[in-house]
Amino acid sequence: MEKILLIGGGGHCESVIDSILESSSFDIIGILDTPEKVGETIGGIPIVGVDEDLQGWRDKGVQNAFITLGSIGNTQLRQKLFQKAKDLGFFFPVVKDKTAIVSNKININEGTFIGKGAIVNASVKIGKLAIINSGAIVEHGSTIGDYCHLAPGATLSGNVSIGKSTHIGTNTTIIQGVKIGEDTIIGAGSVVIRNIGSFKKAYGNPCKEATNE
Ligand code: JB2
Repeated sequence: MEKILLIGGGGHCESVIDSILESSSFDIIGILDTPEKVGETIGGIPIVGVDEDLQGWRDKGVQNAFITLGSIGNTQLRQKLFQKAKDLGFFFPVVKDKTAIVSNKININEGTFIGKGAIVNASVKIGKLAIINSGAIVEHGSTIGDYCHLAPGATLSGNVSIGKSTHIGTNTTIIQGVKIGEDTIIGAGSVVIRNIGSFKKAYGNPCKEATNE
């Protein structure tokens, strides 16, 4: 079994570990986190070092890595850690929980996670390093940009488009054909029936852009 190194050892990491172990897809050799967390164990996997150790693990022949630090809104750290490991030659697989229902007719990119019970239907495009979290539904023809996070239970009807680094809050519903820009945050439980621009915060039913933030 190929070895994989995980980067970021919090709650999201625990979810990803569970998915990897249950599908026996990789041999997880350890987690990199901040110095004060070295020696702790997450989901049975030890935190073995810090980001500066990436080169050392690469030199030891570890080829795969996964960013297990999550995001709510700000994806900068995830992007930075990804680029650092990528520059050292690490390969980023897709991690898909065995309970996810995912069409074979999709296009999905490196480092993306699909969590428990998520459904992804035909002709969907998902960028790199996205998080399609537990129970999220992505209907046919939708496009999810790089670094996006669809939080648990988010539902995208057909042909929805989400720009890069955008966060769709828990249990948000987006009707068919809606376009949401990049680096935008949609608050939990929103019902999105019209397009929302880039670099916005928006929430509510019907979902509206916040004006004073
Ligand atoms: O520079 C870093 C760094 N900074 C913080 N490098 C590495 N390798 N790790 C870093 N961390 C670590 O990320 C923290 O020490 C901590 O262990 C972890 C973040 O854990 P936390 O549980 O706070 O959040 P998360 O990123 O696992 O999960 C967020 O995103 C998920 C998708 C949460 O908000 C969850 O609720 C959400 N489901």
